[in-house]
Amino acid sequence: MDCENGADTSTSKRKLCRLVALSFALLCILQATLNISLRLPFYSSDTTTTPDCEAIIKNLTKEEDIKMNELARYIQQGWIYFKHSLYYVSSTENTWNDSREDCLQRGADLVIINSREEQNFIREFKNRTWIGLTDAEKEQTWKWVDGTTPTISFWYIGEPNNVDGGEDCGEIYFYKRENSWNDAPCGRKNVWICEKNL
Ligand code: MMA
Ligand code: CA
Repeated sequence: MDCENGADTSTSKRKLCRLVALSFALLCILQATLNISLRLPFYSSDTTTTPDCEAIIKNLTKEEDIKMNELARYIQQGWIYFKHSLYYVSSTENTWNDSREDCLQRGADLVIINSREEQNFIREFKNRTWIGLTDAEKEQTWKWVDGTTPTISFWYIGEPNNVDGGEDCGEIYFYKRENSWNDAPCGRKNVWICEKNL
């Protein structure tokens, strides 16, 4: 692939070319990981039509190489890639604060939902999962963990209802519905979902 030369090479073409190369590189790394974990030998590039992985990996810039390795490491650790973010679904349950602390220690934070696609991706994982939404600072003023106000919200009908005055943390509860958010007591133990933006 010739990404750098050519008289008609416009910026957007170069960007597209770079994107294709990066996608190949990610595939290469995943294939290498699979080959190693399945103990398969590498296919030699002159006998198959698979992209020349070695050449692509060699041609990555230092920065891209670091990014690729980071991404591969996250995916190996069970993170899931969806639309420019990585998501981690916990296998244990914890309070909202301890869940958030776990995400922070993983270089991420509790999930922030800012599109319908993301909402529908997130709600399917498990029932009763903490999301990065709280009104602990000011009652009825819901904020994401990054301090922003939700631009789009998916409360279940009748929610948030602050039962007994003690529900300041957001969870996915009625997961069969698109509108699945509930406010719950922050001390409740739930599964949680971390998000790391790329
Ligand atoms: C529970 C609790 C609340 C929720 C209601 C909905 C009884 O309280 O989960 O947060 O709003 O159920 O019925
Ligand atoms: Ca509630």
